[in-house]
Amino acid sequence: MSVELYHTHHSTCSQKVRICLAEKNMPHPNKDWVAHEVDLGNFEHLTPEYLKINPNGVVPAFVHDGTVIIESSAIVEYIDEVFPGPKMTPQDAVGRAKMRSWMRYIEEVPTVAVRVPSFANLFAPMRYSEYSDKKFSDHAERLPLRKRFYQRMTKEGFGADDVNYAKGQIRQTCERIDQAIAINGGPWIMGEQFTIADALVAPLIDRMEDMGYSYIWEDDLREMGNWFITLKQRPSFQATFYPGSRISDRYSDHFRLAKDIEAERGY
Ligand SMILES: N[C@@H](CCC(=O)N[C@@H](CS)C(=O)NCC(=O)O)C(=O)O
Repeated sequence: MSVELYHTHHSTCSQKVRICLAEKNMPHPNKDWVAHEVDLGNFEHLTPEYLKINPNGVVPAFVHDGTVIIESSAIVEYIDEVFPGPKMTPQDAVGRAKMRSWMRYIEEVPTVAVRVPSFANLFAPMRYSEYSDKKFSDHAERLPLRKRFYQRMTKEGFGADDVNYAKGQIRQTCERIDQAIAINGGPWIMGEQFTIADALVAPLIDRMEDMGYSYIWEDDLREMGNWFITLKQRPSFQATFYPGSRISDRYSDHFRLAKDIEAERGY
């Protein structure tokens, strides 16, 4: 049996899959699964070789016995179905439908939102500020999925409107987690069972905390705050967030906390 993951240490979408592999007792890269590190900073995700594996030009990509599976949500459902270990999907149809509603919401709202401050505060200034307009627009043209995202962003990154909207989306996500746990008694989003919903949203909240945005939830969302504390103690979470897997650590030379950036930019 061969299990391979094309991933990037600090990529939230890769972390979603690493958490699920760890839940299935496969926590160790290059021991339990073959790790292919894709360097996003060097645009390895856009090479012809990688595009043959994932034509969307994004990480992760999962390869099981030679079969390629892309899209983190599809990958984690596959992992849960195929590998032994604790089930991360409810047994009953209603539970499965509710978990999948969470999965769609996580893809549509917080996954998209987290990209905005990530690019505004770090990736755009670090990677593109020295680019000419032409070089930046040529780069955007190369992207199979994200041309529009990059064109809207510009090489300067996003402005206050987009960042504030994204923060509102994250606040909504945190409120929904808080309410779900208040209703079902926790400790997880679906209740007693740790599910794919927890695994998919965890890296997004972790990224927001890493960037210095935990003020969005920490003053008043007690259930959600406790969920996050409990999550961070889980072995699968600790296996996923090894040194170098957070942007504050990976890019410590360029990284700046949200409060400093917001003070400087006046929002
Ligand atoms: N829907 C895809 C999205 C994957 C994705 O956006 N990956 C990011 C890293 S988290 C990426 O590869 N970005 C490349 C880029 O920004 O150019 C999935 O969930 O697998």
